[in-house]
Amino acid sequence: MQLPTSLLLLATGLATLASAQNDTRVTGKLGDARQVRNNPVIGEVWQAKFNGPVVFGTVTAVAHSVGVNYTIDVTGLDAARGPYKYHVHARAVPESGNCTDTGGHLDSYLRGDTPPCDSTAPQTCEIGDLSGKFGLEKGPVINKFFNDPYSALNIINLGYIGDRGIVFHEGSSARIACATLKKVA
Ligand SMILES: *[C@@H]1O[C@H](CO)[C@@H](O)[C@H](O)[C@H]1NC(C)=O
Ligand SMILES: *[C@@H]1O[C@H](CO)[C@@H](O)[C@H](O)[C@H]1NC(C)=O
Ligand SMILES: CC(=O)N[C@H]1CO[C@H](CO)[C@@H](O)[C@@H]1O
Ligand SMILES: [Cu+2]
Repeated sequence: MQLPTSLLLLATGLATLASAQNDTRVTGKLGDARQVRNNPVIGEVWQAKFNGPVVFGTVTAVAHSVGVNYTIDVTGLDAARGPYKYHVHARAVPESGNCTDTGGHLDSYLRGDTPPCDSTAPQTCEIGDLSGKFGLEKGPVINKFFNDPYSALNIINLGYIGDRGIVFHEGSSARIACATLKKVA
């Protein structure tokens, strides 16, 4: 179909305007994140268990046909200290339990964490920046379900989340709790 030139010009103008407004979209050095469609076992369950002293509950990750279904079910987040962020970090939580040692966000496409994630273009966000993509939480409880098409439970994928740390941050960005995603079923 042939579009009238005036429409094309209008579309180009709008696209320029839109891209100027969406300057938080940052394509990683390895490109935008690709959707994951090769998880080996659909329904495979991984879980991070939070046993206090501050945060109690679980973050569950289930391999779906596209990406991963996450369920966050935790308590203990003092609403006065939010809003809370939650991420998949690059490394597992060590024996010491020190959340600093989980490293930065899982950022397989090498985007970096500034500027912040534009949730309207989640493929341009760091894979691990789940709260950037799915929203900050006020606490004291988080009960939240979402599908992240860019998270993987296939170890050959860039977005692989297995055996990595899930970290909650309070409003100040301090890491208040962390636990490692482990395969449970
Ligand atoms: C993932 O979540 C969707 C709903 O968004 C659901 O239909 C699907 O069954 C879930 N996948 C698995 C493997 O549980
Ligand atoms: C946690 O690890 C970081 C860096 O590895 C270190 O600077 C910090 O002192 C550790 N914190 C505790 C409580 O051990
Ligand atoms: C073209 C496009 O996707 N524009 C988006 C820019 O960002 C704003 C706000 O984040 C969205 O509402 C637009 O849809
Ligand atoms: Cu984090």
